[in-house]
Amino acid sequence: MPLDLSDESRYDRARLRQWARGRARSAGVDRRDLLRLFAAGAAAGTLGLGAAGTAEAAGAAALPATVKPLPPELFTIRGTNAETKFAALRGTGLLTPVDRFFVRNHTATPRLDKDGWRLKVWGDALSGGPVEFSYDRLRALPAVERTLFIECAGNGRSFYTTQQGQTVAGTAWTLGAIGVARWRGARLSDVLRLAGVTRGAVDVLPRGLDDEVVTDGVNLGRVRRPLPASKALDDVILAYEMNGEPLPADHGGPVRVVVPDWIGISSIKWVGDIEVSGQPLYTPWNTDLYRLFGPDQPPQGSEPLTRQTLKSAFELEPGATVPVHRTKVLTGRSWSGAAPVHQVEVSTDGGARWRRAQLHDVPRRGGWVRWSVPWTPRTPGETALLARATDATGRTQPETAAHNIHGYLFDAVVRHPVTVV
Ligand SMILES: Nc1nc2c(c(=O)[nH]1)N[C@H]1C(S)=C(S)[C@@H](COP(=O)(O)O)O[C@H]1N2
Ligand SMILES: [Mo]
Repeated sequence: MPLDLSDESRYDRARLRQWARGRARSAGVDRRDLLRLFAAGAAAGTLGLGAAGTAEAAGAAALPATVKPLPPELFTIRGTNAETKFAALRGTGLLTPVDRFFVRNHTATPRLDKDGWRLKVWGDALSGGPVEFSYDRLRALPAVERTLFIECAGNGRSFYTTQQGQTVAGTAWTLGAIGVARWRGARLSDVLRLAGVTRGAVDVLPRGLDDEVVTDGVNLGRVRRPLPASKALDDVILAYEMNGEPLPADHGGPVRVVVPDWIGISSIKWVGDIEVSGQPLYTPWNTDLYRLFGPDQPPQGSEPLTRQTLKSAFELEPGATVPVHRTKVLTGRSWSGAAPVHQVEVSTDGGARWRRAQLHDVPRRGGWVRWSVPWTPRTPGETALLARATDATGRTQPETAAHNIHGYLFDAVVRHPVTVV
């Protein structure tokens, strides 16, 4: 009986079961290598692809290899990645300017020429052979434009340690591994249909043209993570413009995938080919990475992560000094992968009392809302500012986030330290 893979969670459970039974094909990585990584990780109390194998853990060897400059007033460098400083967003509009949009590179930004670029769509769930798209052919298709965030699954990871005292592996992001841009491109569904996608399609696997990722001596191949066909045929964009300009190299130019609401790894940059498969596909990025592992999770880990969670951030330096008896307008942003954020509350006394912030944007799916609240501090000393968002599903940011060893999906209210002087 064919599986009904139209529902995301049912699809993921089915895929996990097949993976466990060894029935699914591993796309490009020797399954024995992955199992070896699993085994090594289990022994070490973490997975083989944790901090030990990543560039940031290697320290000096990791330099961000980007094309755009990364000035210290706009970015914090973390290994091969650059985190946006939220304070640098104060006074900017709804869209994150490219000069301060975070960069998450597994290796380095490749320099690709749009005229030589091709997208090859291939696989056993197409009615015919591979179909190639040039940049011009893609641009000639009907265009869609949407304002959407891209946010790393590990955004906020460092707060598992600093607020919750827990050990997690991976880049120690604070809250700046997110940006919101206006993306323009072709619909992935149009491209798949032109390529002859059949009803038997189960997984769609876009792959980047950046270098292969080597970790702990294992070559994981190029960055790639399968999308369920149902999502790929729904609202995914093949973007060639960001904020009205040709897509910059660091953000995947000439063409990247943009997957609304889902964790950043789904949005493959520098896409070069897309496999359309009639059976579930497995890569490191949907097996031992980007799933939840930990004491509160099933032994084989959670389902592969899809939607982003709920977060809020102040547009203020951590540890900022604020003059006593003077009114300061606190500003920030809140977002959710589940539904528009329609309420934000702020506490200026460490969480004892809460006030509603004023929202400055109409809450919309896939984006964020800017907000503000005036504050006149009355007593000098150290305090913590807190912001908590509620989205249209009724979910409010909790006090504690559910621990997982990779530190994904941190959603708890963050305590932002300030000193009143
Ligand atoms: N080809 C490729 N795509 C990629 C990555 C990468 O390293 N290579 N990083 C992913 C991750 S983990 C994230 S969070 C986003 C970051 O997008 P940005 O660098 O444009 O902010 O891109 C995703 N797409
Ligand atoms: Mo990410």
